[in-house]
Amino acid sequence: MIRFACALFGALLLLTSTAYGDGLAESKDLLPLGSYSPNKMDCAGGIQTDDGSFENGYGTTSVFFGHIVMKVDPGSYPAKVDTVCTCWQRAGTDSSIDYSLVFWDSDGPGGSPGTRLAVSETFLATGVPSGLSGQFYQADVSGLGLIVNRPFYVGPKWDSGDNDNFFVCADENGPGGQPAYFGHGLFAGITPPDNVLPSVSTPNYRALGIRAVTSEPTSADCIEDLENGMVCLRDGRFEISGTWTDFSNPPVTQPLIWTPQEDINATAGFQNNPTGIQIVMRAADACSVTGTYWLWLGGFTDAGWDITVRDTVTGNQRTWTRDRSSGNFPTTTRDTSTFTCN
Ligand SMILES: [Ca+2]
Ligand SMILES: [Ca+2]
Repeated sequence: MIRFACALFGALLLLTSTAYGDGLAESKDLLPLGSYSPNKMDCAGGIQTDDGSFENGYGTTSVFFGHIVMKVDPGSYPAKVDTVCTCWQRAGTDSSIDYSLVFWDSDGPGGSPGTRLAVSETFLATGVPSGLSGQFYQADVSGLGLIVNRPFYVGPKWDSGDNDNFFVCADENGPGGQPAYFGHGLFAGITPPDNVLPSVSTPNYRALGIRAVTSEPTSADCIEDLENGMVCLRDGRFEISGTWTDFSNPPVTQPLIWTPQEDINATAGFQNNPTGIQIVMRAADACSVTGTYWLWLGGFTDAGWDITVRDTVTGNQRTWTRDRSSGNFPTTTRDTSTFTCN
């Protein structure tokens, strides 16, 4: 007998006129639907927590959004996330669902979802079968350039008002071992999902039908290490590494400490003021204007610096250096030619 824990998230009262959306997840949702391969590509051989059979499905009655994630542990690090497979079921007549995948760091309270790492483009799953067995849908997310140094959470965010009666496959008798969290309503996928599974309505949760394939990053990938001078911008396309040279005698050179502000710019501070804004880098998309990315560099310090920007796609790179004893204040510079779009 088909049994869905379909009231998992429950109905939700509408939040009042608070603006929602942070400009990141929502703008990506507006991109064209991504490539999709529903032909039984189920990430088998990747990281799998389920036992291969599903005894239930979890969904939401929210008229806004649903979001459900499971923790994924690649085992060795750093790990680049290449592919995510999601098992969908349905109970209604609508058989196609569009969704994005949201990735969270496991840096929330007690190892729960904390910092949002990335949001994929929107994928469309068609021909979702009715019933509990469900079907996996494979999504190529390698373009996100997501490289992790510890376990992360991933799962779909979907418009549950538009897509009624869809469920993520749930394994309720396998070995399990990884926690899952869900969120629902206007902020699902924007704020960390904070309702842990198993819950009162899902007491038999063992695993979700969410699998991932990861790989070892290559030397071409940008591997972020914010405290040691390395930051990745634009989904890992631009690697920015840098040092600063202080005022002591003899001078001491140390890595910059980066703070990404959004995916297109980052500020750098020094060891004595890590979150201060001494240097700003910005990678602006001017592909439709000049066929290049514009790399901006601004400085608010008398210290010296040595900053290299590398395009991990084209291999183009450029280094900016500043002599600490130049006697001139930094001038904001913009490179409009080095970093070609293709
Ligand atoms: Ca099972
Ligand atoms: Ca639909």
